[in-house]
Formats: sequence, structure tokens, C-alpha cells
Amino acid sequence: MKFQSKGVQQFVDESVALCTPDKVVLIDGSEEQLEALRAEAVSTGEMIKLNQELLPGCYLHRTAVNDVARVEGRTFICTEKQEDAGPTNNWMQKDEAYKMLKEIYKGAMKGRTMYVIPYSMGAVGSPFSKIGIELTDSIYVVLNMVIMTRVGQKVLDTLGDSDDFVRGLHAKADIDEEKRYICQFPEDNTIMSVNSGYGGNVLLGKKCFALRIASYLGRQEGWLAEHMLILGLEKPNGETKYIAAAFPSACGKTNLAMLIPPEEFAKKGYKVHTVGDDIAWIRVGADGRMYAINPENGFFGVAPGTNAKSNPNALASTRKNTIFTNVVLNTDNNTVWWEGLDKNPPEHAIDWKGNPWTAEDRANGVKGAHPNSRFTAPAKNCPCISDRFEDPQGVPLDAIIFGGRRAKTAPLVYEARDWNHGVFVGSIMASETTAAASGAVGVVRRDPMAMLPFCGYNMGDYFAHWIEMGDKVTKKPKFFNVNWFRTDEEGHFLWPGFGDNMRVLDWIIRRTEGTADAVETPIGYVPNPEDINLEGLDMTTEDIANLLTVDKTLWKEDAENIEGFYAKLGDKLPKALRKELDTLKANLE
Ligand code: OXD
Ligand code: MN
Repeated sequence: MKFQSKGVQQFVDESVALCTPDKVVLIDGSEEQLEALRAEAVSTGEMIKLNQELLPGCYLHRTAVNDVARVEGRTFICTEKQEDAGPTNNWMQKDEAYKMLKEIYKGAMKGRTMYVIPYSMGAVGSPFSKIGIELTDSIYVVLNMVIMTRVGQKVLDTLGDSDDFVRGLHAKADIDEEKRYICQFPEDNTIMSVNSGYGGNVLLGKKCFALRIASYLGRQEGWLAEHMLILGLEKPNGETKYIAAAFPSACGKTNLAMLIPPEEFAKKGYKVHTVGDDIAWIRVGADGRMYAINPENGFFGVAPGTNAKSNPNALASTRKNTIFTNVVLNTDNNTVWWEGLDKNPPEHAIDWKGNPWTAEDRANGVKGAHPNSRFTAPAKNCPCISDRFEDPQGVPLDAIIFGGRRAKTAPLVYEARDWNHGVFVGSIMASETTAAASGAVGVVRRDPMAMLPFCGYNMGDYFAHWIEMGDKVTKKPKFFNVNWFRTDEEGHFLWPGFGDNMRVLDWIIRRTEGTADAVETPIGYVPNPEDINLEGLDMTTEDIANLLTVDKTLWKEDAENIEGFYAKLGDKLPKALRKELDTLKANLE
């Protein structure tokens, strides 16, 4: 196999010598080649072809039972010095990591085929875009990458003889948990993933490249790679404002990105357009504004809970050319099902482990789909995909939102005073553990900018990079924090969420335009209850007032917790953030 780029040639040759596959196949992106791979995966049982009338182009895959989620404990940032990975990442010295990994990869593809996937994160040729080469022995990975990224010969043509690409080597090996490693080498533009076949660990364009490697590249090159959705909010006058928003995993990013406005808003002409649901690459434009692209080409969404009410746009996205992972197979009509899809679980079914799933299992509370089961759906399937989804220049941001899951502390929404305060608000993002997760309830986990598992370098340097970006962004977006998860004394949610989140987005946009009011509190600007449009919602301004309170005692506790988190960063903590924390404390006195 011959490549124009010497770097690609060397990477492929060395990886073939190490993994010794029987065959090497270049993925050219042609439908013919992909169709042959789908047929092969079906013949070996790696994928199940679903009902082609009801779900055209759709397939089901089941992972190994020990391999169902990203594994943060086995994810490493491998650098020369530990300080460069920082206190929030697992670290391995990079030469030692290469040595250890090479032993595991040795001969790992014997009897298998190695697929060479040239892919672009971002529209091919966009100035924001970056190229990767993933080598994998999994057809499932190939077919998912084809949905999630732009794949094929056109990418190699764009790369030409350049060596500027990210190397990704994935081998399933024995799916051995003890030898599972997801290693990023940001200093070498390299990713090595072994002994897993699950999405986030093996679709190397996503978390490994578009966040961990890209965040490092962004710092070198003066841009930002963020764990953010991007949406366009169209107003009745036809103008569209763009918002990027960061939330920890499992806080409803995909739902917010595809929000359907409540009837009263829809009637007036408000619409939401999805640009991205998970990752944003952000650069500063010549006009001093921030511009964002979604580097992905599809959605790797959580299936359970997705339904015609919670997210009709996501559901519609999965009705064709989609790969389902670890959901229920309905054997009566060869379609799929998951908990929370509807109230009619299939009578005859196979669960995500491949076992019969019976009425008795259901009565005993045995779940049919894995809670982290997924759909991989092409972005262009989404009924509300933005017409600027492919815009090579990105979309200009008017607001950046941070959010988390807090029962009491954070109000429904508040606005930061300025850029540095906004960065501070992002840096103190946190979620509380819920009863649904194992372990103690109400424990605060700090997840700055939702990047805790995804920042490819020292978190203190990352904060400093954000602060420094403020000098370049002369036309600054405004920063906000939202919390859809505030509860009453009995633990009931106080805010309906979903489509009604539009009411908060509306206030946010009006704040960026200077047409909505707010009051100053110790933590920032909070709306007056009457500033939130409640038309058509069965809530009083008093209910809203309850959602907007800022309890100084709780915030003092939180400030102590932030202090503890910041202490971990040592001298790397930017002075500007130290100052913001001191201001918060003073405001609370
Ligand atoms: C994801 C995550 O899968 O953040 O997007 O965990
Ligand atoms: Mn995510």
C-alpha cells in the first residue's frame, strides 16, 4: 500500500510490522466497499441487519459484556513529564507507555484484517479541520467512523504529502480488561487504544482526538477544543443566534442541542437548529468574535430515555443508516427497543447481552438495553440540523453556557460578570451524584468545563489558556451557568426541563442583546422571576423565584470545595481565577 505522505507510509508500515495482520485494506469511502464490509460483518455475526423496511440501512451490534463504556481509569495522557499531564489526568511516562503497549500490540492482528481509515474532523478542507488516520481491526469501528467523521480518499488527497495528521492505532486484541489501555500521546499526535471494542474507547476521532489531542493542539495553536454542543436559536425576525454549551456526560446535551420550543414560542416563530451535540472547536475570527464548528459528522447518543417526547429529533435521526449498540432486539419484527423508548417492550426479544429477554426478566427489573447503549446516527438525518452545519468558517458565538446537576446550590440560570468571571464559572462546574449511580448521593464532583476526563494537558494550563484567549476575543460572547436539576425538599425536580429550557435560552439571548433585566447577586447576574417568559407553563413567578435563590450558606460551602479543587492545581492555577474565588468569598460575607 503506497501513500503520498511519508508520515502515513511510515505509520502504516510500522503498525503492520507490529500487529502482523493477514491483510491491510484502505477505506476509500466508497459505498461499494462499505456495503461489502456490512455484509461481511453480518456473515460473522459482528452485526445484525435490522428490518430494512422499518429501519433502512440500520444494524445492531453487541459489545463484550465487560466492555460497555469509556474507561477513565484506564485512560492515560502519556507525556515526557508528569507535570504536563497534570494532577487531574492518569499519566504514564511516554517511552515507558510505548514499550508496554508494543508488547500488547505485538501480533495482535494475526489472522485479522487491518483497516486504514483516513478521516477528517471538520468538513474536508475547512481551515478548522484536522486529519487523522485510524488503523483498526474492527469493521464495527470502520462503519461507525464513516458515520461520525468524513472518511476516504478525499481526505488523503487533502493531506497530500503532509505529515500533519493524528496517528491512531486500535486493536481489539482479546478485549481483556486487565490489558485495556486508551493512551493519548499529545506531544506525538498519537493515540493507542487496545483491548476494547466500545465506542468512546475506539472511535478515536471523538474523545481521544477531538478533545484530548485537540485541546493540546488548541493551546499550541491558539484555539479551543471543547466538550460543548452548538445550537442556533432562530428568532421570529429570522435572525439566528449561536450558543455553545458544556455539560458533564449524562446531563442532556443531545436533548438541549435538538430542543423543540414550547408551543407558545414555536407559534411566534422560534426554532432551534443543531450544529453539534458533543464537541466544539472554537477559533477567533478576523472580526474578533469566537467561531465554532462541530468537528463530528454524526451523533453517538445514549439510547435509553430517547423517545418521541424527550427528543423526537434524535429519535428521527436514528430511523435510517444507524448503528445501534447494546440495545434490545425485537425478534418479532427485527427492530430495536430500549428502556424509555415507549411503554411497550417487545414480547419476544433478545437483550443487550444476547440472551432471551422475557416477561419474567422484565418483572424482575432486568434491563433489556444497557444503560449506556447507543445509536450512531448521521447528522444529516436530524430534522433540525442547522444549514450551517458544514459551514467551513463555523458559526459566531453570542453565548457560552456551562451547566451541571446541582440539587440546591446553583440557581436555574446566572450570568457571569465578564470574561474572567466566565472562565471561573466554567472552572467550578460540578455535578452531584444521583441515587441512580452507585455510591453516595449528593457528592459533588468538580468537572471543569465538562473537560475533566477529556483535557489532554495540565488543567491549570488549560485554565490559563482560556484566560489568555480573552485578550484575543475582542467581541466577547457572554457566559452563563444553568442548572435544570434543582429539587425541592422531597427531591422532586422544580423545573420541567426539555423544551421548556427554551425559556432560559430566551433570557440568555435577550441578555446578549441588552433587552432583558437581571439583578446582581454574589455569584453573578440572576434574572428577576418576571424576566423569564412563562407563557403556557403551569408555574408561578413564585415557583421561579424559588429556582433563582442564591443561598449564601451553601455557596460558602461550595467555595470551600472549590478551594480544595484549586489547591490540587498548585502554582498552575492562574492568578486571575484565584482572584475570582477571592471575590466570590468576599461577596458572600
Ligand atoms: C459522551 C460522553 O459519550 O461525554 O459523549 O461520555
Ligand atoms: Mn460527551
